[in-house]
Order: sequence, then structure tokens, then C-alpha cells
Amino acid sequence: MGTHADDDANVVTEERKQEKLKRPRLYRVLLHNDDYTTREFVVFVLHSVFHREEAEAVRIMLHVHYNGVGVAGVYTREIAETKVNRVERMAREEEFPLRLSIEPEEEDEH
Ligand code: TYC
Repeated sequence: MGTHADDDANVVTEERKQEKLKRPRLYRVLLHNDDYTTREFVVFVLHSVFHREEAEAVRIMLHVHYNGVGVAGVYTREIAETKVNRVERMAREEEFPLRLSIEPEEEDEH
């Protein structure tokens, strides 16, 4: 004799699994301003790693320069972390102190 409680538990589990598959959490990759990294290097990073067109790369770089922080792109966690690691290595090789960070986007309610 199957109970209703068991049935409900199974339904809830399946719904949660399905939601996770549908909407992976997304993360913003943030670029932080500093006084030593060249504008040219930041534009190069935005173009080569974050696939921004030239004009958009310049716009984002200037936003960070004047406001202190800005969004380079939005990705799933693993891709965001991989891009941060790539840029940190590139910056280190050029001896620039460029800093990046990752923050989760707020979950939407739909
Ligand atoms: N402020 C830097 C300069 O004047 C340029 C810069 C922009 C550095 C964005 C870092 O994330 C950055 N050379």
C-alpha cells in the first residue's frame, strides 16, 4: 500500500533535479581598476578572452577605469573560473597587477 507521502517526496525530488538541469547558475566576471595595468592590455584581454569587439572592449575598459569595477562577461561557474585563471596568468606574465573576481548573478524568479 503506497502512501501519499512517498509519492509527494518523489515528485518533489524529480522537480528539483529538472530545475537544476534547466538553469545553471550564472556568474559575472568582474574586472577591477588599478593604476599600472595599461589600457591597451585590458582591451586586449576583453577582446581575446571575453570576445568583445574593439569598440565594446574600449567601452568596458573605460567604464572600469572611471568607476573602479565592471563586468567583462557572464558565464557558468567553470567557464568564468577558467577565464579568470587565463587572464591572471597573462597579467602575471606581463607583470601587471590586474585583478578579477567572480560573483553570482541573482536568481531570477521565473
Ligand atoms: N587605470 C588603468 C590606466 O590608467 C587602466 C585600467 C583599466 C586598468 C581597467 C585596469 O581593469 C582595468 N592605465
